[in-house]
Amino acid sequence: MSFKRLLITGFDPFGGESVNPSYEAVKGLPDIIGEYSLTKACIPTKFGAATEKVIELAEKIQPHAIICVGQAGGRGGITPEVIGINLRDASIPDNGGYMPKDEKCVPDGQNAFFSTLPVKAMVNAIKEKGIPASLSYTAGTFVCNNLLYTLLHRFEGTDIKIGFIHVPFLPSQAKEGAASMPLTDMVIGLEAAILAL
Ligand code: PCA
Repeated sequence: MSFKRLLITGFDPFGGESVNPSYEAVKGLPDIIGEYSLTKACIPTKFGAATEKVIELAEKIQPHAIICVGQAGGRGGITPEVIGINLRDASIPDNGGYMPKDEKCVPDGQNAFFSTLPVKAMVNAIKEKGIPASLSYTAGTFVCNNLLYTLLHRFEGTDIKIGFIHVPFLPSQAKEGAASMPLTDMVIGLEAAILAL
């Protein structure tokens, strides 16, 4: 049986955290999910380098789908992103010390691209597992949105399904009373989302 190829990435820790749940969850996924064989990678929380690394891997692997996963501290559920916008506007420096303000991700690019993942089916599949999930209409204006927009721009017109999923803080990261999600639920949720691809 030949599998389709899925490139799935998580980020390294940023913003003073010592862990990033996105890569922990990606690491915990099985190597085969449904009709997809997974290639997992940890990418740097740096504007330029994150995108370069994913594009380099995609050129090598020739994936049928690319899902990038990132941490969205404060959110309570798993949130597939609907849209990437052509804006970089950071409120903290990335892991390379770069903090762009009011810049475009791609100088002559259009304003926005929609994710080409089946985002609604993914949300439903995650919720069916009893795990909180909802669509998100903003991936922010930091490294995650930049990556989502730039990948959609770079691979526009191809058949590659591309998108981004944010996950909450782990319980160990969340301050008293703040939203978080156990790692096992993130893994089950991402697996359900991939089965909906
Ligand atoms: N989350 C950040 C960048 C890396 C990550 O995991 C973001 O939402 O932009």
